[in-house]
Amino acid sequence: MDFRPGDLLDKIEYPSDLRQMREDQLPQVCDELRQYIIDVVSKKGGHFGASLGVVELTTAVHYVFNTPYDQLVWDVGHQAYGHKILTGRRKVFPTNRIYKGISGFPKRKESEYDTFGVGHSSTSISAALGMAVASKLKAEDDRHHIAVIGDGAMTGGMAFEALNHAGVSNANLLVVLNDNCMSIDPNVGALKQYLTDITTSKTYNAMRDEVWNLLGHISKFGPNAQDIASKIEHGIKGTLLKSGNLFESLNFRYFGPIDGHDVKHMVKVMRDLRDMPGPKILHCVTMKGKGYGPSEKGNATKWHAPGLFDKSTGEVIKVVPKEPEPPRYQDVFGHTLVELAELNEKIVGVTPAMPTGSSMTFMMEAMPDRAFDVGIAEQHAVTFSAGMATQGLVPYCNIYSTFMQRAFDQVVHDAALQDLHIVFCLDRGGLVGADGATHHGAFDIAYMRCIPNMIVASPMNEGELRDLMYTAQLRKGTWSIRYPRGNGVMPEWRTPFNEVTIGTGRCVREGTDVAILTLGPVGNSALDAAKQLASTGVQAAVYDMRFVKPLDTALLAEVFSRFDRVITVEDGCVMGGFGSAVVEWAMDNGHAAQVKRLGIPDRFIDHGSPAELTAECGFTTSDIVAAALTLCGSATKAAAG
Ligand SMILES: Cc1ncc(C[n+]2csc(CCOP(=O)(O)OP(=O)(O)O)c2C)c(N)n1
Repeated sequence: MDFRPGDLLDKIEYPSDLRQMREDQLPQVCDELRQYIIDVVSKKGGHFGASLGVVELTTAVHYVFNTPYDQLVWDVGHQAYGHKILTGRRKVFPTNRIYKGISGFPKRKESEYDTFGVGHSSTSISAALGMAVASKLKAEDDRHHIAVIGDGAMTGGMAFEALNHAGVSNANLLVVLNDNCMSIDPNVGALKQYLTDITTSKTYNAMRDEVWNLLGHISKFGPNAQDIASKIEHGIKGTLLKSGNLFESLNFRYFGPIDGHDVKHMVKVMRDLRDMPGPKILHCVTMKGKGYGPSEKGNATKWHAPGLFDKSTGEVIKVVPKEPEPPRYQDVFGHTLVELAELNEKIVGVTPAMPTGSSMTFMMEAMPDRAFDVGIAEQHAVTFSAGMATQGLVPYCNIYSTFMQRAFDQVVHDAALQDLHIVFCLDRGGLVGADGATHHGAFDIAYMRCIPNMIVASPMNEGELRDLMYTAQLRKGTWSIRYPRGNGVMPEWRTPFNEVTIGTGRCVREGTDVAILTLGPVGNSALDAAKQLASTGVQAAVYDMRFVKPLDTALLAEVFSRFDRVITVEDGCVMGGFGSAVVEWAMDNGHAAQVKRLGIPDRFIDHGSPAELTAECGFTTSDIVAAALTLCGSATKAAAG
C-alpha cells in the first residue's frame, strides 16, 4: 500500500528540517500532515480525531522549540501521530499499532523525541515538571519543558496535583491546554464549564489586567479606599473565578484562549512564552477531527477511533458477518445493568470517562439520574462509589482493568477494608490488542485476589456474566467481575438470570488424563483444546472455575485427587494470578501434581492483534494442546522409567 506524504512533508525527517522552512510554508506543512494522517489511519486504523485536532499545535511546538533538547511531553499520547511523523517516523507510520510496528503511543524506547511513555491520562504535567526540576538542578537553564494536555485529561486528579506543585516550583514549564470540549465522549464536570466560560469571555484578559491595576491604585488613596477596594475585589473575583483565574491563582501565568488552528499565530505566541521564565499555561481552543469533512460534521466520539473507513465518503468499513454475531461483552454488561437496575432501585452506575467504551451509555440514557460519568478520575470513581455504598446504594462501577490500576488503594482502603457492597466491573481484562502494553488488562486478577474481603470472578461467556452481575446485587461484598474486550460466544445471550453460588466453579467437560482449569473466556479455548486432544487419545477434563476468590476448594480437592497432571489457563499475568492461586492451594494442601501454568508471562507485551499476542504469550488453543501432550508424554515417560 502506497502512502504519499506531500512535497513539503516529504522533506521533513526531523524537526530540524521543519525549522529550516519559512513561516509562510507552515500552513502547507499542516495540510500535508493532516492528509497523511487521514490517509494512513483510514486504511490502517487507530486514533483519529485527536491527532487531526493538534496538527497545528504539534507543528508550532516543534517549530518554535528545540526538540528533543527541549522536552515535549504528551498526555495520553493518542494524539501524537503528527508528532511521530515529524520526528523520524514518517516512513514507518503505516506500521502504527501493527505487530512489531511502531506503537500508537509515545514510547521512550522508540525515539528520543518521545520523552515520556504514555497511554494512561493526566501524567504529562507531573512528568514535565520532574524534567524541568532536573534541568534546574543540572544548571541547564536554557532548556524548555512543554506538557500538552487535553481538557479531558485535565479532569484527572494527577493533573491538579501537578499544577499545585508546579505553581510553587518556579520551574521552566509550559503547559499547553488543548481544549476541544471532548474527552472520548463529551467532556464533563465543572472544569469543562469553567474553560467554556473563559473561552466565551473574550474581554477576560484585558479586563483582568485593568482591574488589578485599578485595585492597586485605589488602595493607596482615601479613608474608604480599603473598603472600596475589597468590595471591587470581591465582585471582580467572583467574575474572574467564574471566567478564568483558576490557573493564575495557582501561580501559573495564564495565556489565551487562542485559536489552536492558526499555526502562524501559535508560533508567535509560543515564541513569546518560550522566553518567559516560570510556570505558564497556554489555553488553545481546537476542534477534534479538524480538517476532515465527516469528522468535522459531528459525532466526535465515533471519530475518536473509528476503525477503517473509506476516506472519500467517511463510511466506516464493516465486515458483515454471515451468521448472527455474538454480542460484545461490554454491551451485555450495559444491557444487563439496565435490566438489573429496573429490578433493584438501589443500583447505580459509575464510569470514569468511558460511557461509550463500557456501554454505560445504555444506563445513562435509560436512567440519567442513576448513572454517572465522573471524568477521567478512576480514584474518585471508586471512592465516590464507596460513599454511595455506605448509604445503601449498590454501585456498579465500571473501570477498564488497566485503568483500575490507578485506583488500587481506593479499592483496598475505601471499599474492601470497609466491606462495602460495590460491584467493580472490569472491562478489557486480558490482552487488548493494538493499544499495547499501556492498555493490556494483565494484572487485575493478581492485584484483586490479594485483597481481603474481595470476591473476584470472571465469566466464561455472556450468560455467566449476566448471572454474576445478577448475583452481585443479591449478595453483599466487594466484587470484581472481569471480562474481555470484544465479542462473546453466545448469539442468544439474553439468558434468564440465575444466582451463582459464590466461590463455585463447574466441570464443563469430563476427562481422565489431564485437568485444564480456567478462569474466564479462555475456558472456550480450553474446550476446543480438549476436543483436539480427544482425537490424539488424550482425555482432558475442563473446569470453568469462575471465581479466583474465594476459590472452589471442594472442586480443587476433587480435581487434585483425581488428576496428577493439571494445566491452568488465564488471560492475565501468570505471576500471582489464577494459576498461582491454584498452585498455592495445592502446595498448602499437600498435593504434588504436575501443574503447568499458562497466561501472560512476566514481561510487558507490546501491541498487535489479540491472536498474535496470545500466540506470543503462549496460551492459544494449540499451546494448551501442546502443554497437555507434554505433560501426558512426560508422565508416560516417568511411568516407563
Ligand atoms: C487513566 C485513563 N483513563 C481513561 C483513559 C481513556 N482515554 C483515552 S483518551 C481519553 C480522552 C482524553 O481526552 P482529552 O485529554 O481531552 O484528549 P482529546 O482526545 O479530546 O484530544 C480517555 C478517557 C486513559 N487513557 N487513561
